[in-house]
Amino acid sequence: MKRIHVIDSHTAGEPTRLVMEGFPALAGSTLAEKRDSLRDSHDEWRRTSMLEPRGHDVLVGALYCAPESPNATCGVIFFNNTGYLGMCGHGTIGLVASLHHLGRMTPGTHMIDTPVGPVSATLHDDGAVTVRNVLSYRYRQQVPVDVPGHGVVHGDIAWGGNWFFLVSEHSQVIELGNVDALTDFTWAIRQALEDQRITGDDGSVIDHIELFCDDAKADSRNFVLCPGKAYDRSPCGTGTSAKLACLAADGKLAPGETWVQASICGGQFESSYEWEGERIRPSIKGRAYLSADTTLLIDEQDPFAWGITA
Ligand code: PYC
Repeated sequence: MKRIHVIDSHTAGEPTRLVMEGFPALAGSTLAEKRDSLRDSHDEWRRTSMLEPRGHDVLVGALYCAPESPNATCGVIFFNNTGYLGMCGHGTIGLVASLHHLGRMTPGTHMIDTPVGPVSATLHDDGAVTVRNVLSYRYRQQVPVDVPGHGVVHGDIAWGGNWFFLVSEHSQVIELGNVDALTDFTWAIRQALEDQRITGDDGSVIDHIELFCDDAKADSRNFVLCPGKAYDRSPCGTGTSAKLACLAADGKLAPGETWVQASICGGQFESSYEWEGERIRPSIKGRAYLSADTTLLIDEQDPFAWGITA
């Protein structure tokens, strides 16, 4: 029997499964090299902990790693039902809450290494967490994409630790009762972007699609389609960072000003940014709650030991 010690939490409804022990040792010294080692040589460990019957499509995994830089408290590699994420805002908030639960993190500010660079996280006395994310920026503004069945849709392409296509002009209703239509629409955008070879500035696939509308209790409400076709229950930390980059580029939000981003489920992140050269440094504040401290068991006799795959 193989065993994986995990701590489950959710941040504004979006789940994070922190893997503390049980995965194999990874090759490499940087978090990016370790992420590649996990992906290329040990991906079954992602699948067993993320996919049914032990996981589900909405779950985001966070592998606790040794730090890469001397001043960091730890490192982390994020993944989900379909592959690997660069950064994850809600997941970092979950990581900090979980490490606090384990007695491995005290209130204060901690550097955390990720495959796309270091971030910092401040655990406040009341349990809230502020993440200072990787530098974020808008790459292209109002890019047209021809979406079969929907016509031409315009969106900004921005980096917030993952690549996002951000659409404000659309005729969708961003409400929980409309999730199927929102998923169909955003998945069609994502496929059209790939078909028309519209990418991030490094040629990467744009694998997060974000829609916005007004919200009575926040500055905006979003719907974020994640790479594995699940939607983010939280306002999405990297998606909020991408949004801040667009607001900053448009001169619609001043540095230090607060932007409250709500999700389709009603959870909120409080955010702001500072300029660092041509890019912005986003801060995202939210809170995670623990839901399990448990051990996954993998029985080699189990035909679904390594997850149900297509
Ligand atoms: O909070 O950055 C985030 C995130 C990415 C995917 C799901 N959540």
